[in-house]
Amino acid sequence: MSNSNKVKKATTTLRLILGDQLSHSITTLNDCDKQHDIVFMCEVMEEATYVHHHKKKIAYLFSAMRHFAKELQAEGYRVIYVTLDDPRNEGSFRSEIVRAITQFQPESIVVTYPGEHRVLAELQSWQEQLSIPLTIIEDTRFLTQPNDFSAWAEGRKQLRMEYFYREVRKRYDILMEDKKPAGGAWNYDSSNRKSLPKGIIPPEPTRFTPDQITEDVLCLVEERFPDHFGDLRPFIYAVNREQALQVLEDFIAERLNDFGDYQDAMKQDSPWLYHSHISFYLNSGLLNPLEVVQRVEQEYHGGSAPLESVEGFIRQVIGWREYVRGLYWYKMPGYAEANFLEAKNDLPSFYWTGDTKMNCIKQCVNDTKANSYAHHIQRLMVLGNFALLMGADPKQVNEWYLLVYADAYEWVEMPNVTGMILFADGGVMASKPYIASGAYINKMSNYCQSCEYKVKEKNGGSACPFNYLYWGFLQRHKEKLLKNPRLGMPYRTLSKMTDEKIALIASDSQQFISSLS
Ligand code: FAD
Ligand code: DLZ
Ligand code: SF4
Repeated sequence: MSNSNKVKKATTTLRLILGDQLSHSITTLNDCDKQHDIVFMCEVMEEATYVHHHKKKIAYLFSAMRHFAKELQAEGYRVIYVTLDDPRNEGSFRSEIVRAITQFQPESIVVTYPGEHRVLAELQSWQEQLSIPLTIIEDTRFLTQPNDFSAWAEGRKQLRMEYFYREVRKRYDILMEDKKPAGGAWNYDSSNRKSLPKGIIPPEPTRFTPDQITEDVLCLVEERFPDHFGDLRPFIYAVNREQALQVLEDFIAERLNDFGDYQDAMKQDSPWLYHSHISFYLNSGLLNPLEVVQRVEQEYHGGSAPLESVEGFIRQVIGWREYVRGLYWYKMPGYAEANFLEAKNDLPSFYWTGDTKMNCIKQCVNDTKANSYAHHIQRLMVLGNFALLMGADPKQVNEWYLLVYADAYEWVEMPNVTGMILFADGGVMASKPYIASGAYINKMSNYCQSCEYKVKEKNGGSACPFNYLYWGFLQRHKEKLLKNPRLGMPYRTLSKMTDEKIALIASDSQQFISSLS
């Protein structure tokens, strides 16, 4: 037989899909030969334990992964899915890939860029060590790519989210009218800072009853991760795209109108308020950010939602979310080491137990424990504010945030912690540290009403610790922060305090911080 008549042997590509890449549009599936290629997914101990993720986070992700694999199978893909309890599972991405290469003899591997530098470094090491080529391709689910951010950032003194956000809005023509921002302003935040009036009862979150796949996963997590943080049940989250879209539609129908007004509000025993609760689904791939913002924008154009709410929400998704990802890849790996304020205190044990007299912290930790979720202001102005004021070590704080929230992957968690709450990057992300005394928490929540500490008292054993810690922080970091133009007012107030008052603040702060360890 002549060479030209030989039938060309079909090649097999192994298409690796990671747990936060559960999108049908994931680039890994581009040009997939459904007959010969293998879509490969694996549940591995290494990913579940490199930090000890919240039980609900593991359950959510494993269930969403299993549902996604089933959907792909139904669409005709050849899916190989390794469960955590498969006796052959050796527990890491690397071991499972090596096993799959031996078993299926693929000619190449394709994977989309991961969300963590740690995993990227691992994949890059395979490129040198594996016997077959591995290609890492762009993650097109975001509206911007890391090199868009570096091009924007290059040569700028300050990397303010607001300007990046405007570029994204223009590029995607979102909330634009005749090349100008809808309504004449880019940002309506000043009208978006209300506390929740008494008597208003926020809508309930969308709840789903676990199906058999989720029940199996819940039993697995109960058995294999009993000592991980958090409550496993009740489990109410969406685990597939159809359900995630339902969460989005419920948000639009029931909460979008009030999102702007109450996005900074907090309420005891009310963790969900008027937020969208879609971060789990956006970050694992069940929802796509562009589809979400276009759907929400429709509500403004249709006259059914106010511009303040729509713009406020869209800014979170195409502004903050894209910006933090760009910043993460721009600054890594050095960003993980940032500690501008040289903070080195241990994170107090009540971040795990909720066992503290400070009611605001107790509420936010308990919400986090129950739901693997807390809304932005709880994360920023209670838990984050306290970690900053007491000088908690950035590594410990990053680890805590990364493991407790079901939406946490390092690309989004780290800039929010290192940059936004801890000012550990020295002001790359935030123009000033986000610090506040008890007065802010009292204004934005009803936590202080049930607290053993007195929010109006400034010093002494029954005073709200946020009050003296706030001034103690400014005093301690005077050398590094005095010249910050946005801290001019508090530093002027501090300069008018008597030496006795400053000494009292310092001793209250020191005593309280020592009592935490
Ligand atoms: P909504 O309030 O309804 O906002 C809509 C969407 O906007 C969110 O789903 C999210 O995708 C996006 N968004 C809002 N704020 C931010 C932000 N600062 N950075 C990135 N995206 C944002 N968000 C995560 O997705 N993962 C994290 O690990 C994470 N860690 C955080 C840590 C700290 C210290 C702080 C202050 C914030 C963190 N955030 C994180 C941002 C924000 O708190 C969550 O996105 C939000 O609470 C998720 O709830 P939601 O979907 O109801 O959000
Ligand atoms: C978070 C997580 C967990 C708990 N388990 C797995 C897993 O078993 N398999 C998997 O593919 N991905 C998991 N993930 C998500 C990964 O940690 C995530 O894909 C990487 O951190 C890259 O962002
Ligand atoms: Fe928190 Fe202080 Fe209010 Fe207590 S008084 S809830 S510690 S802000």
